[in-house]
Amino acid sequence: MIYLAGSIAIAVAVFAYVRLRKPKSELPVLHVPRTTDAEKSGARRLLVRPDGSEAKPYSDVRLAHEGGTLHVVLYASDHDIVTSGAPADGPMWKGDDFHVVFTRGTTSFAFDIDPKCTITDGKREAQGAWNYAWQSGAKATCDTDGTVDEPGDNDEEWVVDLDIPMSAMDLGEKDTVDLSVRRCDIKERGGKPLVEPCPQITPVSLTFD
Ligand SMILES: [Ca+2]
Ligand SMILES: [Ca+2]
Repeated sequence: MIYLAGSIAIAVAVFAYVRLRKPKSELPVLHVPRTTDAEKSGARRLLVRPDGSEAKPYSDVRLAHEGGTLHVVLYASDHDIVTSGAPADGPMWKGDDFHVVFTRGTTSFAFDIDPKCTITDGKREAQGAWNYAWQSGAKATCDTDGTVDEPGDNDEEWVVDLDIPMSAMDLGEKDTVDLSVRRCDIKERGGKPLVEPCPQITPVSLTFD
């Protein structure tokens, strides 16, 4: 009887250990605060070079959530702001572009946003092809210092305020989701990025406060 009780206790302990050990993500956790003001009070991550040093030109991302909306602020310092000229769901990456990817399990959701707030959103399973017919319902407002698509003058920066309905990603406040953000700085439409690989954040796993 004692032997049986001991075996059960060990089995329970192993089960609990395995449950605790089963990570939702291997990535560092980033707590996303509950507020609508992501710019002032959001969780911030810098985009960096492969060695971890701050990217030049500077870029960052700030995150907050409130009422089922994920607020994402993307900041880009940029000497010459260039767009792809493509319509929504087109190849934004032919111009200056933020590439934001959320991953839950095997499903990923991508948002490419240009300095004029044109959004290409797509969804894919594992490493399959992106389905750009997927619509997130995300809305964005943009602010640029300088002139877009006018070479020769000295632009300064562009900022995107992106609001994503969390339900579009089947994401609740108790869930976690992995995030990666990359920004490519382009000198001329269709040209190569000025810096390769394009700076990005160290990927994180988001939890919602
Ligand atoms: Ca640029
Ligand atoms: Ca789409």
